Amino acid sequence: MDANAQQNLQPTPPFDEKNTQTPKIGGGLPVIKYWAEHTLSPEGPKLWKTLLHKSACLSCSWGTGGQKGGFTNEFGEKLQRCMKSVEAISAEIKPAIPANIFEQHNITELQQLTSMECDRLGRLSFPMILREGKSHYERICWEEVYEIAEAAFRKQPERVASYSSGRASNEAAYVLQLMIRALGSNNLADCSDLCHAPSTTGLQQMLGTQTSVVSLESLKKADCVVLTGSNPSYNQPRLMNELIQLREHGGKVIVINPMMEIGLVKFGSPAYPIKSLLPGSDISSLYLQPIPGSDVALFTGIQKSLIEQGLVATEYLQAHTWGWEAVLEHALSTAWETITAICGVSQAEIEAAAKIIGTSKGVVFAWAMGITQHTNSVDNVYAIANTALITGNIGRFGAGVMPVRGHSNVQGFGSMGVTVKLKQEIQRALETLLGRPLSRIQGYHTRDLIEAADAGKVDSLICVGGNLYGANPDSTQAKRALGNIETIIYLATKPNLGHFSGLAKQNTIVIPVLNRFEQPYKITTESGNNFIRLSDEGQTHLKGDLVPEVQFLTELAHRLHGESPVNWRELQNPKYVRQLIAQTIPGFEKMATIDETKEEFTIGGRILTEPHFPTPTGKASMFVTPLPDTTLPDAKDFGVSESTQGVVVALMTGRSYSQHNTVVYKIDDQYRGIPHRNCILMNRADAEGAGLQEHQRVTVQADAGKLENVEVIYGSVRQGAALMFYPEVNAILKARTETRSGTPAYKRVPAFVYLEKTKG
Ligand SMILES: Nc1nc2c(c(=O)[nH]1)N[C@H]1C(S)=C(S)[C@@H](COP(=O)(O)OP(=O)(O)OC[C@H]3O[C@@H](n4cnc5c(=O)[nH]c(N)nc54)[C@H](O)[C@@H]3O)O[C@H]1N2
Ligand SMILES: Nc1nc2c(c(=O)[nH]1)N[C@H]1C(S)=C(S)[C@@H](COP(=O)(O)OP(=O)(O)OC[C@H]3O[C@@H](n4cnc5c(=O)[nH]c(N)nc54)[C@H](O)[C@@H]3O)O[C@H]1N2
Ligand code: SF4
Ligand SMILES: [Mo]
Repeated sequence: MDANAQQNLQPTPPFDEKNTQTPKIGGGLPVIKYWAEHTLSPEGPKLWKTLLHKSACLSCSWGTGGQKGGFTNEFGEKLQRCMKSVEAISAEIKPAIPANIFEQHNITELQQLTSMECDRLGRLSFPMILREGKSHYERICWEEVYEIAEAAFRKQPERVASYSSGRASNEAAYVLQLMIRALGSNNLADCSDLCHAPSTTGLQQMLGTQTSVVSLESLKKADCVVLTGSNPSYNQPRLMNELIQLREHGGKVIVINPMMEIGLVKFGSPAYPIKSLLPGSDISSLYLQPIPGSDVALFTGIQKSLIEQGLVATEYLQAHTWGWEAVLEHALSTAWETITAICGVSQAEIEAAAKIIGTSKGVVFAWAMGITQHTNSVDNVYAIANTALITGNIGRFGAGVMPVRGHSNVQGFGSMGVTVKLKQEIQRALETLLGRPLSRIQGYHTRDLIEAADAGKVDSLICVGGNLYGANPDSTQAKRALGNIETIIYLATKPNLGHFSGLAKQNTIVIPVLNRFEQPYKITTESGNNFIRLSDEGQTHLKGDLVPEVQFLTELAHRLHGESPVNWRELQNPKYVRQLIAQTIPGFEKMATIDETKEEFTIGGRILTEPHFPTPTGKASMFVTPLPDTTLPDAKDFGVSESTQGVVVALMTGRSYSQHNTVVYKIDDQYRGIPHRNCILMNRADAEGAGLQEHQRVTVQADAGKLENVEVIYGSVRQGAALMFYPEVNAILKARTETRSGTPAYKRVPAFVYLEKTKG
């Protein structure tokens, strides 16, 4: 057994033993404390009103709420609303930002604000503009907004673009893409390019579908879940309820994650106040801690062991798949020493995982950013889906592949055609609607958009939500690239780093929009489980000058396109957009009548309960996955003097407990024992091996720069790996992008952690 594998024996303590400060279970009492603090505070009544409003939860893609009521899931189960949902609502019901803030503070001052300070300014409530050469954002009237926007989007089609983030509705997404495509542009960058694009790409090639093939109902029938590179105890807390129930019914949960997340070991769920909340429920049956970026090797090992243990579903492979022989051959011919050396997990542990997978009745393979944010992320997806197919686990009720999506409506944006890889059937339907062919020029995904802007090839950009500046790697490049664009229009509910640092060359306009529960019309969203929710009309507490996204987009489209090919102004009522969606997007036929029936539904054709795949041959394709190289550069490659005391690590960048993507709600991360944002979570042995100590201040150097005065915190991350938080860390890492999906490798950033020599 190699050295990497040896230090990873089961059971590993779920926390640093010497650290007595951090909670010993995920969830638990702090969640109740948070609920109590917020729902009993002065904002309590407004919070409750929103929680009980019939609208889909704002926060994550697991999805809850809608017509069944705020606390009920699609299965009819109650108490299915988590604290993250309260966190998101609480941010949205804040008062408006006082108008004089922007008169009193110039842009240089606003650029000094942290993410949390930006968000805490309050809600945006009037349109404003920062003009070229001016130092302050100023209020602007709607007529001038539309004049500038119209002129900006009358440029050459290849030089205009949009970026979006999955919080807005399906209807806004549909109108956005129709407007941009009607201009002759395919530049529809989206946050999913930074997120699950590898899942979409990989699953399309293998299975002919792009999303989870598992419904909530189907998940409930599984007796094993393999959770790889996903931390639902932070990011989709309600998924934890499913894992708790599965364990109680005798099922198994295999967690694969370089970081031992306390909530994936034991989680106290408020949905089960007596049996779970205080004692915590067991989550992982087996916890494997691979080297970041090595999951292909680990899954190849699992496949090898399945073959060796005689647990391959050969008849299924023969009947329903292509390419299986080469995949099995690749696994068989790869030596165990190679596998364990690359992934740092022992053969015995891999064999234990294979045995559980191969002997379970129905396995659901779930994953998130730990799989998709790598230079070989599509291979990661292939490797997982190959393993699922080898064991006959796709195309059956109670089994399948389930990417755990991000934003609450990110999947809906893709379904509505906000993508640079438009499905052919949607393309044809849109061409019929527009009465002419769509442009055949390949559109910019998010990374291409930044590169194109950096090269001066973009004139105008509209951002429907999100924080393009903060979400991208290499903040210096992102700022420079956006600064080359003449006009940027941001549609947003709250100010963020991007509105102050992602400035256009001539005009930066910020449009205040209503959020999901404030819309004057009904709107729909799609969860990661392919469930369409209908949100009722609502009201805003704000007195200002806010617009629904659909209204702004249809008005702009009207000015650009007149009445062609549709009456855009009529579409201001999303009810009419739903007719177009039903007409042009396969699987969405029920949208045509949802206003009358109020029937929320699972999208047709998405859940695979038979091993018949939506591919031309009806079979799934399997692909051989090359093994990744997980060696790290030497200290000297970082351009630091050779005598410098330090250690090279594979830095994973991601979310703290209290943030939503680039928006930070609280500076600490209590479950990981991290007191503030400028910390690096390290393995004790790595730090001490390099002569460092906990709480010492170090410099972290990656390929785009360094962060100084970073506090070392010890935690249960495997040796050789470390963890830091985005968006701050994006200042120091460059875009190493996966070529097939365009997604940046945020989860394996080679970094040097060292003590800066004292000057003098
Ligand atoms: N509260 C809250 N909810 C959210 C979000 C939020 O910011 N806050 N964001 C939303 C969005 S857009 C998304 S995409 C999701 C993100 O949800 P997640 O994907 O769960 O979030 P991350 O923190 O990016 O990373 C998940 C895990 O990947 C592990 N990991 C890192 N590298 C590797 C690796 O190489 N291999 C393996 N196996 N694991 C690895 C990390 O240790 C971490 O536990 O959550 C959504 N929901
Ligand atoms: N280093 C590193 N970088 C990463 C990641 C990582 O793990 N590590 N993760 C990546 C991932 S998975 C993602 S998805 C991206 C996230 O990238 P984005 O989606 O671009 O960023 P968010 O921070 O989610 O955007 C938050 C902003 O959206 C706006 N907003 C909120 N609600 C609404 C609404 O209803 N309508 C409108 N119009 N605006 C609204 C608010 O202004 C808020 O400030 O970041 C990526 N970047
Ligand atoms: S799990 Fe996600 S969708 Fe469900 S209540 Fe929590 S944040 Fe909302
Ligand atoms: Mo995401």
